[in-house]
Parts: sequence; C-alpha cells; structure tokens
Amino acid sequence: MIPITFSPDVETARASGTPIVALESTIITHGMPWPRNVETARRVEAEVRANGATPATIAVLAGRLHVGLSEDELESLGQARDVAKLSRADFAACLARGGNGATTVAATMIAARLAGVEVFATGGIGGVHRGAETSFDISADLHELAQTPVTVVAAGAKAILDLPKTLEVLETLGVPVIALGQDELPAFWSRSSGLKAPLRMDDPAQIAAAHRMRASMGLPGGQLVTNPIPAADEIASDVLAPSIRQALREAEERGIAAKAVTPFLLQRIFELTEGRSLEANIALVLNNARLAARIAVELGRMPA
Ligand code: PSU
Ligand code: MN
Repeated sequence: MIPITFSPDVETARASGTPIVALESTIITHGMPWPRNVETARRVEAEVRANGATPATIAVLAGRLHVGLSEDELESLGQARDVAKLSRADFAACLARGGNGATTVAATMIAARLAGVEVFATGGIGGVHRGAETSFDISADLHELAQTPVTVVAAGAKAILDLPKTLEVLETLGVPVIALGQDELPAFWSRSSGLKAPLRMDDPAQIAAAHRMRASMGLPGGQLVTNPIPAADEIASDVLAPSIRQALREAEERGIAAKAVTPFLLQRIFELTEGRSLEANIALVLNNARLAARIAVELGRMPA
C-alpha cells in the first residue's frame, strides 16, 4: 500500500471530476530562496484555480505522499533545510523510511500518475548537462517523460543545459516536444534558443487531443509542452550567457556533482544576475500554471 494523503481540495476535485494540475516541490525547496519560494508556490496555485482547475502540490512528508498541501505544510516545506530532492531512484526509499522529500519533475510525474492526474506544471525540466559526454549527467526527467503518461508544461529545458543534446535524447526516447505558439524551442529564461521545436501547437485543445491520442494508441510516456516565457519577463540569452558561463565554471572548480548541480547553478545565476533570473523564473512558472490548467480543462471535456 502506498501511504497517500489527498488534501481536502484535491479530494473534492477527484470526487467531482474537476480538472487537477500537479505541481512539483523541488522548485520550492531547491529552486528558489525563502520566502519567495512559498509566495510563488501560493501564486502558482491561485493561477491554476483562476483558470478552472484544482492545484495539487506534491511532496513527501513524514513518509506519506501528499497530493495537495495545506498552507502550513507549504510554509514549513519552504523553510525546511534537510529535505531530500527526490527522483525516480529514491522516491520509494523515502516513503519506506518515513522521510521528507521534495519531488522533482520525474518524481512528480510518478506521483501524478498514481493520483490519476494527467497534467503537471513546472518551471523547466532537467536535461542533458553541458559536458555530459564526460560527466554522463543526464536528468532522470527525460526517461520519466518516456515512460509515464503525464503532459508536463515547462518553459523549455533550463538554458544551463546542452539544449541540442537534450532534444536528441528526447527524440531517441520518443517524447513529443511541443512548442506553444512558436516554431522555436524556448530556453527557459528566454523565448528563443536558436533551435527548432520538433512540434508546434497553438492551443490547449490540440495538446489535450494529442495526449488522449497517445493513450488510445497504447504509447507509454508523456508529452513535453514548452511554453515561452512572456516577452515582458524574458532575459535575452546573450544578456544571460556570461552569468551562465561563470556559474558553470564555478560548479566545475568546486566539483559540484549529481543532484547538487542544478540547485547550485540556479542559486549562482540568481546572485550573478542580482535577482533578475528569479523574477523571470517566477513569471514563467505562473505562465506555465495557466497553460497547464487550460490543458486540464480541455482534457476534462474529452472522453477518457
Ligand atoms: N524548474 C525550476 N526550478 C527547479 C526545477 C525545475 O524552475 O529547481 C527542478 C525540477 O524539480 C527538475 C530539477 O526536475 O530541477 C532537475 O534536476 P536535475 O537536473 O538534477 O535532474
Ligand atoms: Mn543530474
């Protein structure tokens, strides 16, 4: 038996068949500094509600999988220091030993599937790191997209990654990568990456229909929807590039590896851009929450 607790809101939504959008918690614990992390998590939930769906923020608290967090749970998670960053490999172990953990994209997809939730909003997925040809650092998020049937809305893969290699791996794994409303793959903090997105769709209904079609065909895995950050909030890639280069150099010098890489880079880029990267990150997550809710509403109108 999986120890699972649904929040009252999520329980009600499940009973009435209201659309639900899953939200991850690693972005809260490892992706943004307190108190902006908690404030953002609340705003993201409000954005999902304003667009007709119920938010379900996912985390492991004292060995229970929580689908939907209370105000207090969200606040204490946002302030906690020793929370594990959970992915596919360590999710079950954390539950089994009664631990606390924040879910990455991979772990949130697993939880969403267990809870019957088809759509999930995040900031940016993990991908193939620069230098992966020697470090072998490829996020488990990519493999999860290949096997778990959840549509993930992100603003692209983070620009700290090797985006061409990330696209290649997604293609190999058979993951549909859809750009919303433009031909180019967005690059998290900026709208353009210089890379063509494999697929383009212009409205949430098309994305929902493709999700259902994959299920009808018995294809495992989900879809990656890349939603460009709003133009008013983006940081042009050439403006950001020096900060990314410096953060990457420091990570290498200090021997940062494995799970620590992404949180380290995000924190350093936040410092090097004097907080600008965080403002953009917040704007893009809100934008993704909005789109994810619309996709969930469309799915709710379609036969299962
Ligand atoms: N999106 C953000 N900030 C984050 C993340 C996503 O805006 O911190 C997290 C997600 O949880 C994602 C993780 O799964 O970064 C990727 O970590 P890694 O590169 O170690 O797989
Ligand atoms: Mn990694």
